[in-house]
Amino acid sequence: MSTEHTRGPLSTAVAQLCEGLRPQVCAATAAGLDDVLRRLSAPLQVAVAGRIKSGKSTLVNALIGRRVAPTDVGECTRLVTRFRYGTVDRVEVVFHDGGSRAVPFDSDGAIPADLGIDVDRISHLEAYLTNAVLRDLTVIDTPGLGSLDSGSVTRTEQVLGTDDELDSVSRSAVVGAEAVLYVVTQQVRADDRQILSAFTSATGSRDSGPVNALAVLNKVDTVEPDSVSGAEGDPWRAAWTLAEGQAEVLKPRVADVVPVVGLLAETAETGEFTSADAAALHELAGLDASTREMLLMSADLFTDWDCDVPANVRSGLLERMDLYGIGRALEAIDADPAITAGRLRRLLLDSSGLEAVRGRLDSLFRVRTDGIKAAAGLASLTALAQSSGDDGERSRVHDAIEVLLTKPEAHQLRVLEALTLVTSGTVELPADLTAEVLRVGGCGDIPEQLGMSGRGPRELAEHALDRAKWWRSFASLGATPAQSRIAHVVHRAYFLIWKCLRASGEG
Ligand SMILES: Nc1nc2c(ncn2[C@@H]2O[C@H](COP(=O)(O)OP(=O)(O)O)[C@@H](O)[C@H]2O)c(=O)[nH]1
Ligand SMILES: [Mg+2]
Repeated sequence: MSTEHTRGPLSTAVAQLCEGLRPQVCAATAAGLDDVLRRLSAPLQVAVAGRIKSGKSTLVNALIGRRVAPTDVGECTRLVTRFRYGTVDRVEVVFHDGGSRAVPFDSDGAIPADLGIDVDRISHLEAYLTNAVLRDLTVIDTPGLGSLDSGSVTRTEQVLGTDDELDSVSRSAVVGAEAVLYVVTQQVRADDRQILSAFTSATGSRDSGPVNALAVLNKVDTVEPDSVSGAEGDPWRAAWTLAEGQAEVLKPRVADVVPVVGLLAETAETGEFTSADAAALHELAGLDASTREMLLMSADLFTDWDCDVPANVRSGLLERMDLYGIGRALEAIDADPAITAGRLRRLLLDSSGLEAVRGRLDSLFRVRTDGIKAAAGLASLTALAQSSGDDGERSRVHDAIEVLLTKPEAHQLRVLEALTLVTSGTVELPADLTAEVLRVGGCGDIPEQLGMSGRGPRELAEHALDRAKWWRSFASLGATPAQSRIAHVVHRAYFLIWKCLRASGEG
């Protein structure tokens, strides 16, 4: 039933390592190795995390392209749900005792908000969907941190790996996030940063960093543009300014903060926007100017003010688009009274900022899936070795990892490891060197990696060679052993860049 995923070269190397170790370890460790192997051939697992009501489930629906995760209220919003690819749509409740039970979707094709099962017995939900997006991305919806009930917090911490007391059964069953999409709203609180620093992936104690964490600033439509200087009344300008400020707070724990209107994205992408909605919007657009103005003043006035469009139709629109989306649609109808429902839906999608989020997910996670999965696999192996009571076994696993990491093919893995060590503060470097490590290990093109966009190839090559030399001498002179390990990786990264530039110069 599970979809076998093609492993990239790094994941393959880690898988081979697991297979090689398997006959040499005890049964418990072998079971752990099998778990790592299974995960290496599964799609990348991304957890959507953040405070309760920040719009996580809404965004999950938008990304999957189906309104399947319950939003707002209901007990299922308090559970962890893993959405993965399957050939038949189905949902399973998984219990703490390992048992499971299929539950039907509700009449709208969503997971029912209430299951009629004692929530305390439930470990999590597994939803298998035929949606193509899930072929190479497994999405985990979490109840949220900062919620009032401690059960939700515990369940979320289990996915994020912040709960050290987690028993191994639920660790292997639920936990499995290799990357995180962190949802924040206008106010980033001090403990958001703490929560992020506590994020460790699945099985091991891998910190989040620019390699495997991205943040979105959700509910851009509710940002008060006047509260942000320089925004000139434009919510998107305000949002980008806020997002930049939040990036300062959250970096380097996340690669980026991207603004989005999750609600509009969900409505546009899940077929929730119907031709009846379009017709109602056309009708609203045709109202006299003063009524229109009154309606758009506030959500209450929009539904309660007396006008020809029925109140229940208006509240439906409000629920799916909020005032901002309605305002944008009315403007579009003013500009082109013949605009079709399809074009209005497209406009909502464009106004939601979802494409930018998808683009960042692609450029950060998708292109690096192999490295992220392999690094998570290695972290799991390290954790397995640490939990083994057998010293001999522990050193066999560690030695095997060391051998793998010294192979030239594993360079990219070491880069990812270095980025994580530096951003988590495990290895301290002066700020300018930290910034350099992040840049050269980042996923930009070569000029970006060198911090020299727009320069010619000769200048780039010279710079790469200079820095390669500098890092090599840093590695053997002033550095601590831990710094030296990073420095060797950075040296090699520059050396490979230089080789690449030279080859293209000759070619
Ligand atoms: N105005 C507005 N409301 C949103 C947006 N995203 C989500 N919401 C609403 O926020 C509420 C909580 O959303 P939900 O996805 O359940 O949050 P979760 O608890 O983080 O999963 C719901 O009523 C959503 O409709 C948005 O971008 N704009
Ligand atoms: Mg939710």
